[in-house]
Amino acid sequence: MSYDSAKAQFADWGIDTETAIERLKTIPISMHCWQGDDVVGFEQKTGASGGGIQATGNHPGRARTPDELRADLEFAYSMIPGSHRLNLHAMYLDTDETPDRDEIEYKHFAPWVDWAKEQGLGLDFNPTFFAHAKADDNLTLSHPDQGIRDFWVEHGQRTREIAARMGAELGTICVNNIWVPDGYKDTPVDRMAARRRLEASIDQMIDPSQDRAHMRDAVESKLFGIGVEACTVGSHEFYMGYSMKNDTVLCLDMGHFHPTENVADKLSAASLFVDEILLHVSRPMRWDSDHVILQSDDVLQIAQELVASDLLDRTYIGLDFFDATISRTAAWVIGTRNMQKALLRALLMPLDRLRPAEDALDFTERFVVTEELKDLPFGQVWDEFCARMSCPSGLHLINQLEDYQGSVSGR
Ligand code: RNT
Ligand code: ZN
Repeated sequence: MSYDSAKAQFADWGIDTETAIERLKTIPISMHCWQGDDVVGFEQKTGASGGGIQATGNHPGRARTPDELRADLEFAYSMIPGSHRLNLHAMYLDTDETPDRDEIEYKHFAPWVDWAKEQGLGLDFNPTFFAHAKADDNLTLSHPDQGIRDFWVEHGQRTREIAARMGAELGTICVNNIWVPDGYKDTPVDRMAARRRLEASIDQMIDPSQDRAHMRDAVESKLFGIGVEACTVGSHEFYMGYSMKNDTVLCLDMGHFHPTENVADKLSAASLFVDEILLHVSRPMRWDSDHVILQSDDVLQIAQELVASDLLDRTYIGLDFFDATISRTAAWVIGTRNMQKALLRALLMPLDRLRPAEDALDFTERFVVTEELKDLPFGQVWDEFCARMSCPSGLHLINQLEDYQGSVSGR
């Protein structure tokens, strides 16, 4: 079947595939650097990532240097239609110097910015509050020791300055996302004290108030992590309140809630009270396992909410998964394309028909239409989008993914 007949079929349902394709072209996805090297980073040290984050697997080809990571990224972006962003963590500095976390400066990341300019990519940034001796207790910004808190506040302040400069250099807003591993393995007696310390530290870290021209502060909650099963200091309620009170972006990671909670449902509710949301689109399997995202119902529902609730212009779409049992570049490419496919499907919904049905309480119509819709030739529209953006799909994509993996497997 050709694109033209697919287009006609969608048109029968009152859906304009051209409008959907044009809209999809404008939606950037922030691809996370850490899928490329199993969350190891480029600080000249050895050790596990810590903080309850777990990449498993030993597939050949892990990027060991910034140059290898950039080469992998260039390949991945060439397989992903559209222009996108890179989400960098502070532990991915590119320098011969060995600054501690409280000593990092813009110059340590300047090669990334030069490269991003050359590639036409935007950058997002993250302070790294894990994989460090001063985070070994799984307490950082909420640590009872003032000296440790000060160290991490300094780190966070520096990342904000670096993020603001990145945003200014690239002419796009750089989101600086704060996630700390802080929590307790067993039931604490003074949750309140820990939360007061976390609040005070973040207040200090994001003061003076943010430079909204070039960067945003985001805060990311979590339910639990390995080693902090009893209490996570930065819980959802904590950061939902924090972001509302302090006008920061709220980050929702799909792996950071009870497994049966629907993160898509949170978007409209949270958006009434915070201006902007950052998503970490992920696939928790039984726990926050960070599997590569699929075209699964929960991802489709997120995309539908972004479209139907008109949230695309105030949501930053980031990805957060890492799988070291498969080709890391293939994971990036398929995961990112899956997010785009979900968005395309959402953009191809006949909302003009579904909304009135729902308002008229005609749930049968809503049910029948949404199910029948699944049989429309979506794949043809996706292929057309890829072709227009000079990206392969189907078997051509698979061949290129395999060839590239073959070329790096000797690392
Ligand atoms: C951890 C959080 C966080 C990290 C990255 C590496 O549970 O999801 O976003 O995955 O910062
Ligand atoms: Zn996350």
